[in-house]
Amino acid sequence: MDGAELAKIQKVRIIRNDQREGLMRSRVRGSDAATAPVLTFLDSHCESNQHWLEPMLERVAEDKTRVVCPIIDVISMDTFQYIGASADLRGGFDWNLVFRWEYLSSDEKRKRQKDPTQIIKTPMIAGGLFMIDKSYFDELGKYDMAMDIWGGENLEISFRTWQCGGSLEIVPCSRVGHVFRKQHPYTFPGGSGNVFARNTRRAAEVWMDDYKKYYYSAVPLAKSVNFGKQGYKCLDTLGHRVEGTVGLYTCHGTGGNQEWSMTKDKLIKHSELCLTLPEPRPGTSLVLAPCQNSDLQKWVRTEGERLVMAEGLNLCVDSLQEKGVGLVVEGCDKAVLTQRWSFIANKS
Ligand SMILES: [Mn+2]
Repeated sequence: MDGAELAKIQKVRIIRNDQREGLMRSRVRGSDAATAPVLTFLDSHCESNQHWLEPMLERVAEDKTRVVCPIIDVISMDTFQYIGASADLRGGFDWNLVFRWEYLSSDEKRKRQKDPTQIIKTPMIAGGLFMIDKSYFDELGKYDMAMDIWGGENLEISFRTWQCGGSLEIVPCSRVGHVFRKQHPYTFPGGSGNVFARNTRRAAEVWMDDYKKYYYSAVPLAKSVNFGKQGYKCLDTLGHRVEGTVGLYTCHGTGGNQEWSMTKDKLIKHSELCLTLPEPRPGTSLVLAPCQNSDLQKWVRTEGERLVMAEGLNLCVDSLQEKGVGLVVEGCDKAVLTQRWSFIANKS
């Protein structure tokens, strides 16, 4: 396995997802596991040039709100030949919100001729290669975790950065080669067009305010792409009663089997029944039982309120085996995506 080979390299640690998560959730997982103060994201099909790291590190060390990229040189997909790219480009987009390179103005080019080491301010990053201060990445809220596979996330992180007071720049003294491919060597569940449109629509809805109308007029089909909470699943009794397990079902927002409340006594209640842990052991399925205020019915939210932990036990609600045995508890680990929960306030 490639991963096993890579793991032999000093300082390399391989983290493998249990299921396909896509670029955004995978990078966030890597980021959460990282211990260094600065994160560098590189696509797998990159080859860094000499002294590529230092010029970017300097910019971030001076000001942690800078999100910086190298100049992305081209590695030929056919011959692996390394071809230097122009330094007179920056990132941009059309109203269809597809990333594109754009030429610097002649004014900016003149300035760069005097000093070719000058950084290039850019409104957008290509997304595959960049460096960001880890605490700043956390502060910004990382990526949109509900985006799938790939696409649109570079636009989203760019909007996020400069609308939250940061800046984006290309550091011309840093060069990294990247294999630009003609097509994706993998499939997109739901079709690449739909995934891209959904991700992009999420970015537009969050960051563009009134300007999103230009996107919708450039891409009218985007209006019919499902971009919201319907992708999420909610805690559901699945119609089970006392001693029955609980599982997940597409969120419908109309209460019923998905109506739960967390009480001051730390109970998670559905009507008169409580979410109950029959035994304090990992792998145990949760069941519905009459509320008795027992210790195995008490839950606390932890790790930024994302985990739901059995009080006093290092056991958290986990949905990984939901399809087989319903929700279970497992050893708490905030990096495990199937242990992450959000509480959505009831509309009524
Ligand atoms: Mn790439």
